[in-house]
Amino acid sequence: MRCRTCGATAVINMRQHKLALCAEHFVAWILHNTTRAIHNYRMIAPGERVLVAVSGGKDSLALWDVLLRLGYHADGLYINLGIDGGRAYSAQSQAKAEAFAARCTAQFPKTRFFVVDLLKQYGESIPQLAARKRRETRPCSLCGLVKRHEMNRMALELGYDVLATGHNLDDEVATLFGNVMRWQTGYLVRQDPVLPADGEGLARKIKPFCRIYERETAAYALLQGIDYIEEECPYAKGATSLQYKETLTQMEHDVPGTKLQFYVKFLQAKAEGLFAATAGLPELQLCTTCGQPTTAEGQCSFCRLWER
Ligand code: Q46
Ligand code: ZN
Ligand code: ZN
Repeated sequence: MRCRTCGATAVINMRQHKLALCAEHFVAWILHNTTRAIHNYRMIAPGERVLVAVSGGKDSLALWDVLLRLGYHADGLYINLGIDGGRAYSAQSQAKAEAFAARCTAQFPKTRFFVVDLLKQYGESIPQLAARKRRETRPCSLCGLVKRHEMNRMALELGYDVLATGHNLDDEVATLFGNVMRWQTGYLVRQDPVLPADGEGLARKIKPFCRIYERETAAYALLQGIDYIEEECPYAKGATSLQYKETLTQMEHDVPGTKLQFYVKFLQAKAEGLFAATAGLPELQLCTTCGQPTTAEGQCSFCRLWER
């Protein structure tokens, strides 16, 4: 297989794009496609500061790398969830994120890296919080809530305009599939590459890799020598989203481009007004404790978590 651009030996063949590329041109292709997504979906305006939520995994570290290479002011945020799972999952992923942050700062000296440690900040890790709330087997909804709150809080406190996450096309398509399977119209309305800020001072949320396949972010990380944690969080095991990913990957294998079509056509349909009738989103008020927007009266669900 030869690179379409220069004819050298290709390192990747993207069947859905009928495109094989060598290492150099594949890296350039990733940079180009991320730029295109950022412009098309109006993710980052000139001069805006971006906070990248990094987990220590390939997608978020690759995204941080790409944004820095593209010249954006992008800093990193790692949230230590205190998850062990017998293999010190959080400690290991933090070490990977820290090592990568050191490399970023060496290359781009203005880059900053922040760590929030839940146990130190709130006195409980995700597993401890889940045990108190009797959700030991599936702490993911709690964890998602806590992560969203902490990302918002940090972006607000540190004055970032934009919060970027490393969700790739496979993640987005699995979420879309799940939302469609349950016809969760409220979630479908809000599933987007860009979510406007929920309130005064809060950051816009963006997913610049939303059209890039997981195997492509993995290839990018590999080619750039990014050392990431390969293991999944121990709680991810058996999650329905992983089953959806398997099913969708089988469909993609049979018909290349299935995932991309499913996602892109969904965004198109939404832009044309599908789901608009259901778009009556609940009104947001400000939490009386932390000031973040919430649909609940009084305290938000995050602040209620820590009330004993
Ligand atoms: S970190 Fe948290 Fe995930 Fe682990 S506990 Fe579930 S939500 S699986 S992305
Ligand atoms: Zn080439
Ligand atoms: Zn609150």
